Amino acid sequence: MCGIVGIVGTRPVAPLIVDALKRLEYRGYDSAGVATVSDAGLDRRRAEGKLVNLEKRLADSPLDGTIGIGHTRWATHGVPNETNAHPHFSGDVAVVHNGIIENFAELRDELRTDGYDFASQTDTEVVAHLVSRGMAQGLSPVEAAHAAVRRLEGAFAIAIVFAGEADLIVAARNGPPLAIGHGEGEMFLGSDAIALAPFTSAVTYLEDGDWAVIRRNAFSIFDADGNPVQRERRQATTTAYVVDKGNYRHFMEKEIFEQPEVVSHTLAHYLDFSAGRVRKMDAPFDFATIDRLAISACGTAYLAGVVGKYWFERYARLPVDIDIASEFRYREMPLSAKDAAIFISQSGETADTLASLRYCRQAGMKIGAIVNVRESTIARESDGTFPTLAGPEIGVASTKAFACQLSVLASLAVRAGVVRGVIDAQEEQRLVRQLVEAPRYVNAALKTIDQIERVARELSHVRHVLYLGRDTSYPLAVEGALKLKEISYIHAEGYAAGELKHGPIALIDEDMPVIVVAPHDRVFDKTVSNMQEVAARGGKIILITDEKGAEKAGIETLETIVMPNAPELIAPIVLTVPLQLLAYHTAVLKGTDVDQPRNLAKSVTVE
Ligand code: HGA
Repeated sequence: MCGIVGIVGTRPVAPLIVDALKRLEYRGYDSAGVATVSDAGLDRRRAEGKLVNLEKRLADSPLDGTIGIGHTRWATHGVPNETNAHPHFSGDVAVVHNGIIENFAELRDELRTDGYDFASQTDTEVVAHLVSRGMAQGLSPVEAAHAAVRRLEGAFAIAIVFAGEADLIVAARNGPPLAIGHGEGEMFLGSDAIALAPFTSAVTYLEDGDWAVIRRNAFSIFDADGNPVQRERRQATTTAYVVDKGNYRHFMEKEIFEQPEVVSHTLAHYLDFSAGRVRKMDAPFDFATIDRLAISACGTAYLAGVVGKYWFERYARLPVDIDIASEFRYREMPLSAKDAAIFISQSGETADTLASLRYCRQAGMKIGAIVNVRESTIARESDGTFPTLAGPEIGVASTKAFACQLSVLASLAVRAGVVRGVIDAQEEQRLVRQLVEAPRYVNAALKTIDQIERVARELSHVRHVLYLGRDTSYPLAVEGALKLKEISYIHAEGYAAGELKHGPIALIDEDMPVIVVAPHDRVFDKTVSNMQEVAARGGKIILITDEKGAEKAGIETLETIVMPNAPELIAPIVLTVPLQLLAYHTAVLKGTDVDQPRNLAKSVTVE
């Protein structure tokens, strides 16, 4: 999603802003721009496409000024071109914005009637004109900005600078995050702490409805009514991580290979390895007393939630409703204050998930969050957080965060089983011992790389792929298909293997590779029958299984990718690896932009 950067500094800021924007590149974007304030007034450079295009513009025609704002745009309103790129100008005002102004059409009509011309197709431009009109009516820049923000409906993070004001940025937040970074005689603003990492690790997050007046040596934060408010100064944890590809070609590759380590860090947070117990946690609710659990998330995190549903129901006999967050609020599910909800989001900022969280809160439910960014909005608005310790995930297609979400969900399911009296101490020890082994198995799964590259060569020539799985391998099949779609742009669908005969079997012919995820588990024989149905129709099967499954399958496959025999509980964490590697290598062979696939964004802060 869009990234925002602002600096009130003491040195020329344009190159610093571009550097900070580079750290937000991982969120996905399609154009970028910078505006600065200098003695000559406001000026900007914008470019379609990657930041390197903006850098070329700036090299040809540098910007002066020790104060400025910058933006990476992921278009919601208007095509991704230079004209629609932010910052948007009106008179003495320059604005960058993340989010959607839902009442923009009404505001645009009003502003047009007042004689304001619109240069872009964006919703953002109304903000620039509103502020500019306020100033033309005699308001000070700060008053005009505040008055404008009060007119806006929807989700937004905004930064504004003004010609003739070399020591002032006004920022506002209602939805997407904004952090103020504290410097020495300098002040920073960014969409997240990663953007500000080279400048400072001391940050203050604006809360929803807040707006701020930021100057070199001080800042003030106000609530929506204009009352001054204090917000906590925090030490951002993300700064400690070097956001760097190391020896890998892409962040995604690096993140796939980090999984043994981050899964182990995450599990260590929840498990007492030596006692063979799940740690007593400071849970936001008591698994023993709830009758139902609602889980909601989007994309890959949603699929982690589906695996979680199988686990909570199997190991804790706890019924789970699982919903895609963008649907959850609209299906009018009866909610009870006696029940609890868990929301899963890597960034902790996913707008649909956050909206579902607030919906459950209104129903009086207790809320837990599985997030990777502990300072995020979803973390802060929950009654308790279950962190994933994946470190910053930069590749847009989620990999290590998914493996860590699964690790958390498995640990919680075992804990829930213990406190609900479903799992006795011996069974707890057995399951914890299995979980402890997960990093070792994930490491072994990474060794299948040569075989996977061979399969990827096949896939790189096809247009459609079907993924099948049963039980916990069903959500994995959907996740495998999602990963392939996201980064290689090959059409792929994930189905429950048993559903094949109810429709998708019509698609099977010799041009349709069918990837079957089937470890030797309780449903293996049933999945083998489904593979027979595919084979009988000439479909090419790529089987992802374990050693036992490879021995027992007895079916001709195009390729059988053999994983170690992992225990049932951790098999989904292990089997995720070949699916990620397959998507990754197919995308590399196709030459796509693996870390920033077209049209996609990380940290999806619009609904
Ligand atoms: N609506 C604005 C900003 C889009 C955005 O925030 N994306 O994350 C636009 O389309 O320019």
